[in-house]
Amino acid sequence: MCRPEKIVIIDGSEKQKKELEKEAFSTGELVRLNQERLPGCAYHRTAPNDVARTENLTFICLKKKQDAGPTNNWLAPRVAYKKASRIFSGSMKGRVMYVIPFSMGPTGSPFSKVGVELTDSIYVVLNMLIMTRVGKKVLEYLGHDKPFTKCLHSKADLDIKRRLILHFPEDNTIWSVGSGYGGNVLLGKKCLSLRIASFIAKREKWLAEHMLILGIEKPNGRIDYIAGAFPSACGKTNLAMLIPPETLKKKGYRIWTVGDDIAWMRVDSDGALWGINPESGFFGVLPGTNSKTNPNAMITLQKNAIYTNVVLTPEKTVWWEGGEGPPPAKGTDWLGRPWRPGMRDKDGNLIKGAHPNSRFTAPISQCPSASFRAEHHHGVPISAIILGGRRASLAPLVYESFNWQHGVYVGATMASERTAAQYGKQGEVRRDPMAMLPFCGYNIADYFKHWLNMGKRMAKPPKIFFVNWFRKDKSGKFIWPGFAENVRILNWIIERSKGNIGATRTPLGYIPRYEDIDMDGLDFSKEKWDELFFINTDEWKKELKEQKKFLDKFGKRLPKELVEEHRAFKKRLEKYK
Ligand code: GTP
Ligand code: SPV
Ligand code: MN
Repeated sequence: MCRPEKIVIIDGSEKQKKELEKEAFSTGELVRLNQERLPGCAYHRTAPNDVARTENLTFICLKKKQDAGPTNNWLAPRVAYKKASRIFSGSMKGRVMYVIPFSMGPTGSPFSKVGVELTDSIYVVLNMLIMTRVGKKVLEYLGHDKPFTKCLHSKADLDIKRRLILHFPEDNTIWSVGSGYGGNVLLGKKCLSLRIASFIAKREKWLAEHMLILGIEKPNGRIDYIAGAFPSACGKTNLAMLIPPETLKKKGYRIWTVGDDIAWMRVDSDGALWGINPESGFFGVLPGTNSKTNPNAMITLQKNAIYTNVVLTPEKTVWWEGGEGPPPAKGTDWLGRPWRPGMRDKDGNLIKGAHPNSRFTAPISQCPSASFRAEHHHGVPISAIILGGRRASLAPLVYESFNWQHGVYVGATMASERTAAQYGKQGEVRRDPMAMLPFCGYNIADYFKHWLNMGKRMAKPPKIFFVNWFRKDKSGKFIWPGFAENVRILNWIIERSKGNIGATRTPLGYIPRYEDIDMDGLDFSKEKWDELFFINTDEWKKELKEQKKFLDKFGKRLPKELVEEHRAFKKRLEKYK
């Protein structure tokens, strides 16, 4: 169908990788960066209309429309295949088709899933080499009879009108055409590890989630693991790589990074929830990343990294807004235009040099906080689950749900302000259940049911918490300093999970007492703390109505447990003064 001129199988070798880089440097697909300052690094610009996931062009193609549910775009498989075939037809003429055998999760682990991606993009190949385990070992494991996800990608002509990201869960197949950007084309990531995997996970009774996994080490050396779901560009990478503030670091607190975007979790023979990160690299947001906000990320991306859609300097280094040090005197912006700091467009707005969703790709193994268990076939035991989002008002810094069922309600109704990670109006509040709205490969009401059932399968399910680092004061400033300081809250979450400390009961759930948080080294007053936890009952009553409106979309398919939870929440709010 694609009619490539040549087919090359990716074997995962360093030699082949070097050849592909050379080829991409010669055509301009990639720019070789300053090898003294950024060894092994390359630079890439996507097409101007191709800078974030295009959710409106992403489809779940199950046979029955109801099975995709009201929050997914749907096309009948037959129609979808036909529509895309027309675009794929001859799309690789004169190009090379690369065949990438890859494993999500350590190759051969009972947890892992294999995919094979066909693509006409060297950028995709080089990213996949970082993000997944690629090559001969995977082919050997696959043998002749094991199942794998069939992934087809072509840039075609990068025309947004001829762009489709199609998922066929019933066929274990993904077709992506007309894009060259991250989540649209690195098919092991959102497409396989979330949309297809969530469908498989329901059948096989496990969880595929848009979650980070981190370990928090206490002064006594014990490490507990937390999984956390925040919508895109809401702080997973930053939290996963956190370095505790000096005072806590001295006491012996430490964070270990298992993953920053995706978690696969299953109930083990001990009745506990265990998780792995199926990826082997980070595809992280750059703007705002510097050695103050995320020093571990800054070290991780110094070598063997791919930079996408940032400023290229004359010395062949890179820069982005909120990055390290002052901007270069001049450079080339993410659109490939000459750029100087302070430049304004015709409406007087500052022109950004880097796209707000510009990203780096780098191996997890280069991260100083990489967990020594990242390659462990068994994963890590999950002690707590946190859910979060961006809410400028309303949601407190943290609260603990009353039990698993209530936690699932909190997850099902959570909302966040839209970020640059997806097309659409920025800042608008949208429901994003479990941060999975764009990633659930089937009817999300059935996914809620699956979560409820998973709780019943565990002898001792992890406690579920909600966090909001983004509450603002009247002048529009974040109240909580966030970033490294968040470890103080993680610590409370672990203490609560172990049943070691008390808390204050509110209609939302349990909230921490000021005196239970280790504030050593942080000047944060009780007044500000109370502002962070103020529950505006009028606003929450409005929120309750919005939640109901959202849940009503699912009609009969909505699990009755969530209707119960809604009623109970309403009652608690009415009684609260
Ligand atoms: P995806 O890769 O899109 O799934 O996103 P992510 O959840 O990994 O987001 P990331 O960690 O890259 O954070 C994105 C933005 O949130 C950056 O601009 C950060 O500066 C900002 N951010 C992260 N943590 C905090 C925090 O604790 N407080 C505040 N105010 N901002 C934060
Ligand atoms: C996200 O948008 O949640 C990402 C980036 O992690 S992408 O892989 O492009 O979807
Ligand atoms: Mn993500």
